[in-house]
Amino acid sequence: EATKKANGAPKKIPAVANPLAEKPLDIASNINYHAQYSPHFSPFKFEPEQAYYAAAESVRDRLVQQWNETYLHYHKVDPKQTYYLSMEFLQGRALTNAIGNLDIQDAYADALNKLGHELEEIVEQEKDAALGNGGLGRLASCFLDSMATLSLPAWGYGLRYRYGLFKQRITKAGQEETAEDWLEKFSPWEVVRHDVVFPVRFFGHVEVQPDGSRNWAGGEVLQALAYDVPIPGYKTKNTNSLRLWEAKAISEDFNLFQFNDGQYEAAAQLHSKAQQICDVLYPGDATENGKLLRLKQQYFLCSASLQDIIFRFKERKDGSLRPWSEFPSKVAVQLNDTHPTLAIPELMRILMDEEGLGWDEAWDVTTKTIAYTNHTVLPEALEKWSQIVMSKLLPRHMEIIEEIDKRFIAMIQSKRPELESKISGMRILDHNPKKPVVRMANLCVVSAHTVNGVAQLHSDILKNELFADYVSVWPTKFQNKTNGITPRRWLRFCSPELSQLITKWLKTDQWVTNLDLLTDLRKFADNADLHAEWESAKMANKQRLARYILRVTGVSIDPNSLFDIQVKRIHEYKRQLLNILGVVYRYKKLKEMSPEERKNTTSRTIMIGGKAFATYTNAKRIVKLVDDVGAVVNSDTEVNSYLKVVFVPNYNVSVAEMLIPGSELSQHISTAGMEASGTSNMKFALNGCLIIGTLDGANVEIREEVGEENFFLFGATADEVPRLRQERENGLFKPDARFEEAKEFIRSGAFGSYDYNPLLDSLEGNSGYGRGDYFLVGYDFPSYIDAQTKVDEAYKDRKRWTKMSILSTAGSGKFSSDRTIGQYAKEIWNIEQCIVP
Ligand code: 4GP
Repeated sequence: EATKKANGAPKKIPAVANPLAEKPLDIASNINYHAQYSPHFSPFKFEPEQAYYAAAESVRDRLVQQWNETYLHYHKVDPKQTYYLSMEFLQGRALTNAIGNLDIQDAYADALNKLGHELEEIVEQEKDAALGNGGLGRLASCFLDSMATLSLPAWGYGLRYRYGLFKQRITKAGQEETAEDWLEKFSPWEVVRHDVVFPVRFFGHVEVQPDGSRNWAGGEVLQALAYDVPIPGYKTKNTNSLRLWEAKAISEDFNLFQFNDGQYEAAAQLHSKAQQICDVLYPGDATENGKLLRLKQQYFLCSASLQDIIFRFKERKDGSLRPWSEFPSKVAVQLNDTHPTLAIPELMRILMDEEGLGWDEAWDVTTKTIAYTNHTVLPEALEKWSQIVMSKLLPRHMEIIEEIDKRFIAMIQSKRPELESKISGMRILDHNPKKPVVRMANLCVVSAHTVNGVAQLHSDILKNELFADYVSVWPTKFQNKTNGITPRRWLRFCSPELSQLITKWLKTDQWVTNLDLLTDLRKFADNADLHAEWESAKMANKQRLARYILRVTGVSIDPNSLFDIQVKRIHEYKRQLLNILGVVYRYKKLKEMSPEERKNTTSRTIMIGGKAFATYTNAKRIVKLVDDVGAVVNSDTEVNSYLKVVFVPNYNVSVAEMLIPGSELSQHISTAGMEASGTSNMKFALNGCLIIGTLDGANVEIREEVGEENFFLFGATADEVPRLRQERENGLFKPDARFEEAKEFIRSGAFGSYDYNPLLDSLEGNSGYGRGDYFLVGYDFPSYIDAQTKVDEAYKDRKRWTKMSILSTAGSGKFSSDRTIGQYAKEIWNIEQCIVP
């Protein structure tokens, strides 16, 4: 019974807060307690927003208890621990995940009900923590969930950006970006640790001591302050930490004299410099200033995290000295791509300059501690930092990098003289006189004990192409760790209907932590009862999605049509352009049909979503094109019951949680060899959504697992791509008439007056990256259209489609991040479970 009074203040619930309350009434009193005694709003308000903050704080109480116990337990047992360093964590919302992992979802729903609120509405109040761009950031967050669920001692380290990934609005002009202010009010999920503060230096110079040792001094010194976010595991007490650093100036650096003299900006100069570091995720790096800021961010993360790791290494042995050779048996550091590469020279610096180790000893410790994951082979994403900037900002690190480079060359020359001609490409420093740079990926490969790719095909490309020259030097250094996704967020919580019926048919909910159990669904793939339940669960999700689309775009879509989705960052290699050209072609054909013919087609709703990097012009043109095509098609009454096209704005984690459960077909159509893995493909497949895709990244493995007959394959393979590009350059490509027709239709102005020629021109000509159809849209177009025709046919046969959908879920067990993290733990980190009793 609702106890909310007219003025919104909850009544009758005793204000007794028991942080470990189990029963709805006690939980309600706990929420009520927070509404009253942890006030953030005026006392007379208890609207959904206030209820959200109070509920979140009451959940946090419980987490804090487990969290402290976890910390103390790890301290006592002193296990080897992993630290996952990442410039990005795309956490999304936390409330549903927390109460789900703690298994108190129903009790919270009841408790909120007693306070006059609906859980569903309350969780919508939370802002996404979008401290990442895309795949690599979301992967890091899935990994955190699995580490905790597997009761592994493993923490994440990142930065506490004030503004996360921008908010996207779609207007007549296309994409517009505004700041994503996730901390506008505050986040109830973070705890500031005022006692965890480390100094971080920039600039300055290197001093040589009389004994020859070197020491970095001068420059600017800022402070890194820790904010911890609890990471609960599913049905385990283990609650790990995501530690996010914030930059602060030292108080004494506030110049009171200057301030009183009216020089306000000068007085607070260091304060504002400190603030800039954590202001935004991935600041634009087109300018020199932008580059410097990005490098500062990277170093800030690495330095603070390593100081903290070393502090803990010492602390766990009660401060008494233990040999440094023990460090790699207590600490594993994983670099999430090259962004935290500076952890390598930073660990060397601390060990040598602060702890007094010699080079060899420090190198031994460093290389046994650090491992590196590569997430992309795109040349523009392989980081290279100017040696000049690096020497200025981090003079001591530059010396150390030079020494690593020198020793690497000497090693190759003495041990592998036959590789002499390869050295210039393998070494870390590129002394190109125009632009001398440090090649971060090379630094990682030379220094890390293990290098891994994120899907089998990608790992093979690393070994055979990108890092091929190193393989003969270190044959065992390279591994594959196929990505995974957490089944908690990506099925159990985002699709309760489907989850319930899976549990019912498998007669267990153990699949939530042992996803391989899903294979048992295969036994019922033809069962008519399961089919009926499956279709009704999918339909419920489609209806929910349709309501969402109507709310955010104003477009009404038909839940009986085929829901076809492509969501990911907008990038030419991901080929949203191929998708929309296919849509244009479909539209044109529908227009040419008679009304009778149309009735035989499969009605489709095509949804495309994703953010384009603010300065990536072609990506923004693609967004505009999708939106323009949608405007024309959706208002064309002749065909709009057969085709709708929607650009879904502001794609993020919580939008994904809405879209994926309601999907039936999803597109993973990158140029083969270019998508390292993809992880949304796994989320869609797990939710019984079929894939139309190329043989790229993890698609290859998904197809193996779900069965070829349940995957709509098309396109060139990775090993054909170089030859096809070459043929194109030689003027040998003969475009399919359908491809020409689609482009011509857009050029004719059918979708408005915006000038799409530059975009379409990128598909013409013979040469150049980003021109001459480098991404092979034209080559793959005909097989793509043919595969889409097969989709249309398959969808007409409901029984067949539902069976394929069930088999897709049944075959997704491999793609649990629990499996991935289990492999990292065993094969790279050498860490074990440390279960909190
Ligand atoms: C992404 C890759 O593009 C994607 O294929 C992969 O699934 C994901 O990493 C996780 O491994 N890369 C990035 C990036 O997000 O910033 O390079």
